[in-house]
Amino acid sequence: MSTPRRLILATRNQHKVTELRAILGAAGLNVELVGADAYPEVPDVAETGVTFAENALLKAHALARATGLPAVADDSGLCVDVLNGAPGIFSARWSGRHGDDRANLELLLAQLSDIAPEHRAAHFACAAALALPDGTERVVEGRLLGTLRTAPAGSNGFGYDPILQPLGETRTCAELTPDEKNAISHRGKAFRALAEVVGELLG
Ligand code: ITT
Repeated sequence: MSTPRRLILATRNQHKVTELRAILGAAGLNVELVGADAYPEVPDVAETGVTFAENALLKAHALARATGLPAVADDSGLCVDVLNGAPGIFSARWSGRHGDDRANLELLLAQLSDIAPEHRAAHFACAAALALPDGTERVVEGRLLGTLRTAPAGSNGFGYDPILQPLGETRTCAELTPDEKNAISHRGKAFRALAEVVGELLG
C-alpha cells in the first residue's frame, strides 16, 4: 500500500481525533490523521464566524495554510428551538466561562424552567470542514434531534449530554454508551459525511 496522506484535525481534543480516525479507517481511506497537538507551533485561530460552518472553515483553512497539509475542523453546539437556536455557537461559553459544562447546563435549565415538555425541542449540530493548502474547501453538517429534560441524567459524554434526550430514545445522551452515541450523533454524521469528501478529494 502507498504511504498514507497526512491529514490534520484542528482540535486538541484527543477523543475527536480517535473518533474521526476510526471513521476514516472504516471508510477504507489511506490517510494518517493527526491532531493539532502534532504542530504545537501553530497558534489556535479565533472563532470569529457566526455559524458552525464558518467557524469550521476558518479553523480548517488556518491550519492548512500554516502546515501545508490538508486540514479538517469541526464546530458544534446545542440549538434550542424556543431560544431561536441559542446557545448555538456560544454553547461552550453560555454561562460566561469557556468550557464550564456544568454551569452552562444549569443556566440553560434555569432559563427553560417554565417551558412545557412539548416546547423543549432542541438539537445538537456539527459542521465539519476540509480545506486544502490550495484553498479548496468543503463543508458538511450533521444533526441529532431531541428534547430537553428538566434535570440532568447520566454520566457519560460531556457538555449538554445529560439533558438532551434523542428522538425515539428514553435515555439522555449521557446514558448512552459512546458507541451508541457516535452511531446517531451530529458529529458522527458530519464526520462520516466528511470521510466521503476526503475520499473524493484525497483518496
Ligand atoms: P474543540 O477543542 O475541538 O473546539 P470543544 O469541546 O471546545 O472542542 P465543540 O465545538 O465540539 O468544542 O463544542 C462546543 C460546545 O458545544 C461544547 O463545549 C458543548 O457544550 C457543546 N457540545 C458540542 N457537542 C456536544 C456533544 O456531543 N454533547 C454535548 N455537548 C456538546
